[in-house]
Parts: sequence; structure tokens; C-alpha cells
Amino acid sequence: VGAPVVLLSHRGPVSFERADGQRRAVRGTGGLVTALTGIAQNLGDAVWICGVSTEEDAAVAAEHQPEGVRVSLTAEPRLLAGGEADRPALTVRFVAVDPERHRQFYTEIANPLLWFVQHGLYPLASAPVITPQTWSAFEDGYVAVNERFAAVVADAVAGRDDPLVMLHDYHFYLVPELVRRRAPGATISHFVHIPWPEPDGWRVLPPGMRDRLLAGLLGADVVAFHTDRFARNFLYCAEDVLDAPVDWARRRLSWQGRQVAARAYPISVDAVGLTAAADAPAVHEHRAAIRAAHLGDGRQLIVRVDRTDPSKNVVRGFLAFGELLEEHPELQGRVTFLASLMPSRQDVAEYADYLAEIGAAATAVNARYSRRGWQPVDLRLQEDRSFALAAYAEADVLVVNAVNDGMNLVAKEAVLLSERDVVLLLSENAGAHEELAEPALTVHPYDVVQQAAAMYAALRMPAAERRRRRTAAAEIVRGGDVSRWLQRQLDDLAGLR
Ligand code: GDG
Repeated sequence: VGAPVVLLSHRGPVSFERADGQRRAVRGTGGLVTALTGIAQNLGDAVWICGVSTEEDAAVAAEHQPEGVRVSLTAEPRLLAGGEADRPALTVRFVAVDPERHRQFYTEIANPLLWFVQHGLYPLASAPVITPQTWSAFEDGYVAVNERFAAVVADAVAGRDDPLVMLHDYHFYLVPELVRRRAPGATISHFVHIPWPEPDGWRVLPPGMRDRLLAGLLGADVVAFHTDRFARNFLYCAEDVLDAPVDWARRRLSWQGRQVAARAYPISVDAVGLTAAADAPAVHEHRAAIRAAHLGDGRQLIVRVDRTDPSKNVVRGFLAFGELLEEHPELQGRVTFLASLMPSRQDVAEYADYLAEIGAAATAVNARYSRRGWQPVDLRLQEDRSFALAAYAEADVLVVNAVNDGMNLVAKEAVLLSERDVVLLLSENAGAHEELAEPALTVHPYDVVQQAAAMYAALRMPAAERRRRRTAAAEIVRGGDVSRWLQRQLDDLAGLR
């Protein structure tokens, strides 16, 4: 890498638990952490700053203030004893914040407000309603938590020559500007992992939020996205909302005498690590169970793997499947929809409500079409990555019909691990669509008739065409492996420095 790197993300690469009096390290979950952990060996002696997510993290943090803990990041992460070396290893600095401020920051502003605005999820006739409570959550929660993390980042870069600061996601839009003030010599990138809306979408936030959040981000040298569309939207917002002059050909703008670039770096998966993970005994056991339950005698399997996030569009996926069974009764008893869904952010009301809607939609399809020996929807609410990998391997069709999605790593993982030449149904609003449109079947997120037609076309597609599309998609994913995702950013940042 050549430069000292300081990373910041809300969730860290590891988390600690205590069982039977023993402290145990577990790998962090989620798309970003999965991606960054896979390339930790490329990061040299990086410091990764993150929030505390368990009581045991807080205990670890308190014992190792302020220098952080050394963690080995092999498949089974563990704490390194003083002086012990291992590769890949990182220093992790947990930041504990006041629980009430964290609640306001996380469950009122970051999720749902910013997430919903950026994914275009609000029904604007009724939501959002910005109340005095929202404003205090913004000031006392989001702003205060950003200031706290920015102080830790500034402390971590203090005394380092030419540090490289890589900030991540919608939790920390104010951090770039705060770090720039305290460490003017740092080169700062901020990666936004979720969509960036057009100005009308961003204007759903009142000026006191939208202007400050944008100005905060413009403290970075590079604001990075998964797609060029999101990068353009971001520049357009800065031009529209802050009157910043944009150089469209170079994808950058002038702000307070500096240049700020908006660039696209599509994230990907660690193909080698993923293929190895898919060969674990637990995955093979799940595969055998899935085959026994749903395959054989020419039966087919539609799969989806998601967090139960409203942006993922699970309910419309079940509506489309119902439509398919109605239009093509010959498929009844012949095709099953297996959905492995990880309950997510259940402390946020909108997410708890959406999980209930998912259950109701699956139950409605099952109530209408089940017959002896066959239930159309097999809904698994679980966190089980081995099961997810097994489902990818056995799927005939993978449904990614997201309302909006920054990238969607599930689509990329499935085409790599498929053993039945899966046909990918891919929303035109998923970031992955910029790369995978050709080998996938494009679906429109709101049109359940079209989604049902795409399911039918996928189930009936000749084997040779399925193979051609699946192979082409896997080639694209392998060609843009996640180590290249990081390397392209590091090269560009080196150029800026
Ligand atoms: C955000 C953006 C962007 C699946 N089941 C389990 C499990 N998974 C893993 C998958 C995959 C990851 O979770 C999900 O990644 P996605 O990219 O599909 O979606 P988000 O979580 O919404 O990620 C997204 C991403 O950040 C990266 O920038 O692509 O657009 O929304 O890797 O395999 N992991 C565990 N248990 C499971 O049951 N631990």
C-alpha cells in the first residue's frame, strides 16, 4: 500500500462474545465487512475504527484504550497477544458512544431516514414527517456521533506522514470535513455503499440536513460509489443544492478552493475465498437437504437470499411468484420458492413492519396454492451463511428484484457458486445491473406481471442458453474481483497525493 491506512465503518471486521467464561472473536457480517475482510491482507498495518456492537466489544475496547487491539483476520479471527505476529492482521479500535445518542444516530437518522431517502422508499404523501424528535436525533445523535468518530480518526492519523483515510457509508457523512479540519495533510476518500438519488430525491431532507450532509462529504478528496449513475447523481445534487461548479467530463467539482472527485468503483466478492467457503461440510449438508426437499423428478427451485430490508423488495417477489402459479398452473407442484432471509434492524419500526409483511405475503401464496406434499414458498428467517451458499449452488433461478440497491453482492456470489446454471433475475435498479445486465434477465422492481414473466422465461430457458449466460456472468464477476476494487481506489488516491 505504501501509506498508513485508517479505515472507518460502523460495523467492524470482528466482534467479541463471551460464552462459558471465554472470550471469542467472530467475523462481522454484512456486505461491506465481508468484502473488506477478504482483502485485509492488502492493507498493510491498517487501523480499522468501528462501533461497538456487543457488550464484550465494549469490554475489549475499555481494556485496550486508546491503542486498539491486534486481531488476526484468518477464517477464524482471534485476538493477538502482545508481540505476536500473524498475516493478515489489523489493529481494531472500537468506539463506544453513549447508548441514547447511538440510538438516535442509528435507529432514527441513519436507518431509516438516510437509508429510506437514498433508496427512494418513502411514500411521500405520508412519510417522512420531520418532527422536533427527528431534529434532536439529528443534532444530539447523528452530528454528535460523527464528531466522536471523527475525533478518533483524527487521533489515529496524528503523527503519521501522508495518511490515507478511507471512510465508509451513510453513518458518517460529516466525518470527512471534520477530519480535514484536524488533519489537513490527510488524503480522504469516502465510499458510499448505497444508491445516491437525484436532487429531487435528496431534497426530501430539509435544508438544515441535506446541505450539511453534502458539505460534510465534500471534505473528502474522492467520494466513491458502486456505479457511475450514483456518482453523477451526487455531482448533480452538489450543483443543485450547494451551487458547486461541476466539471462533468472529469466527474469532479470545486468546493472551497479544492477539487472533489466522484468516482465509481464497483465492489465485488473474494472469488477464491468464497469458493473455498462453499466447499465446507455444513454447506454440503444443506445442499443435500435442499435437494431432498425441493428437487428431483424435474422439479425446479427459485431462490432468494437477503436481509429483510424493505429495499430488497421481498413482498413483490412473492406476489410475482403467486402470479406465475396463477398464469401457469402446470408449474404448481413443480417449482418451489426458497427464501433465506436474515432479519435485519428489528429495532427500527419500519423494518419490523416489513418483516411482518413478508410473513403475510408468503403465507398468502402458501394458503392459496399448497397441496399435499408441496408448499410453494419455503420461507427461512435465519442467519446462516452456509445455508445461503448452499441455496446458491442448488438454485435454478435467483431473484434480485430490489427497489434500489447500491450493488447487491448476492447476485455476484450466486453466479459464481451455481452448480445448476442459475438464471439471474436482476433489478434494473441494483448497482450490479451496470455490469451484469447482458447475462441476466432484467426485472422491473414494481411490475409483478413482468417479474412473473421473467421467472417463467428463466424456468423454461434451454440448458445451453442458461450455461452461456451463467458462464458469462461468472467471468465478469471473476474479472472484477474485490482485490481489484480496492487496488483501483488505492491507485487513484496515490495519484491524488
Ligand atoms: C450493502 C448494500 C452493497 C447472506 N445471508 C447471510 C449472509 N449473507 C451475506 C451475503 C452477502 C451479504 O450478506 C449481503 O450483501 P448485499 O450486497 O447483497 O446486501 P447488503 O447487506 O444490503 O449490503 C449493497 C453492499 O453493502 C456492499 O457494498 O452491495 O448494495 O446495500 O455477502 O452472502 N451473511 C451471514 N449470514 C447469512 O445468513 N453472516
